[in-house]
Amino acid sequence: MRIKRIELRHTKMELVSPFETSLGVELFEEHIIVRVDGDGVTGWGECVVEPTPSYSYETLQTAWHILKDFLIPGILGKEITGVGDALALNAWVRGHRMARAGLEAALSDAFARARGVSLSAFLGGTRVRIPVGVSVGLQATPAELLRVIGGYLADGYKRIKIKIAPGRDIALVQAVRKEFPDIQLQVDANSAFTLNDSDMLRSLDDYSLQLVEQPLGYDDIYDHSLLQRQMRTPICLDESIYNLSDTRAALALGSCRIINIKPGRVGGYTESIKIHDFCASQNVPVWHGGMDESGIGRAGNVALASLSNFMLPGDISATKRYYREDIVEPAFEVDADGTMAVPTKPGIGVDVMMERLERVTVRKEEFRM
Ligand code: OSB
Ligand code: MG
Repeated sequence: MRIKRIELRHTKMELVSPFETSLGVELFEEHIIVRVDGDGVTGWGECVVEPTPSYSYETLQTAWHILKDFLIPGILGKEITGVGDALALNAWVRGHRMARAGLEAALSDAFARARGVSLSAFLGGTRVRIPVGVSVGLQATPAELLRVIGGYLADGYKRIKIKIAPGRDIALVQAVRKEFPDIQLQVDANSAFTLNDSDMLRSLDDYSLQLVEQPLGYDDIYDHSLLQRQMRTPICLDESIYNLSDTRAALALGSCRIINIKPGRVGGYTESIKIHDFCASQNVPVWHGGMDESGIGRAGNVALASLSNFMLPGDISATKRYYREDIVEPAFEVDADGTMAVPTKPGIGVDVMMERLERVTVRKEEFRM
């Protein structure tokens, strides 16, 4: 396939409710939507960068620059036989994994469509439904948190993740456990603590949590190994896992017992599958994280999470948990049994609504061969 045209769009979509984590509060999601056009086929991908370098060092501006000046020129007009060719052409670019992942996602959609297979099948997925959970932001009061969680449980979610932050930690977990003694519950600190908080973190062991996500430094592997030795609850790493090599180091050191895979964070589907397969070989479960994607990114997440070792429910929630109106149809929905259907049509398996995409686009640039 010859890639004839690539388009980048900076999109801005309003969340149905503010999303607060230890990193701050978000009212909107701003990402980059990547469109590639090859021989009679179009592919869509979402680059999950944010405007600020808070979760990741990458930003909208750095990803735009890396895509425009290096990754897109690397493949535009070239004859490529598969996603692997595109990755090889750009393999010299170091880092900037979210930028890479957005382009790989669009190319994967294009090649899957060209072959007439779903993205799930294209990536090696085997399941037709996946278990999903919901990531609940920090709320104004514990009572409000309980009310919000109750609503999600009524929607069908079987696993709840709550965000914690210094001073808004153990008391929240206590309150949630008291009200909902039996739910699958996990917490995510987004790197807000240090080993000085070991006492509080150890006390999480009393609440039968499925896991504690990224309690310590965003780029740390070693301190997590010290903490995991002191805790029974499995630690799950998110921010500090960028690739297979980090995964191997973290598992060898005992820094975590579970890995959160986000294709954006690790540089795309190919690296995600390497991590997935390695963890499977070590009997380590993985689960699919989320970056509050639009339906384009969400469709890709659902496809990847259909691989067999995504054992725990993903942060892949129904469209209505994020956006009043998405840029794809049909909307993603969660069933009463806490699962979501994997699209079966070719490629990402959902249709991009061009008029809605146009409305949420704040900047657009196109590149032609
Ligand atoms: O740490 O998992 C995280 C969203 C943006 C950045 C980081 C994280 C998150 C979430 C939301 O927790 C997951 C989702 O539902 O998409
Ligand atoms: Mg996380």
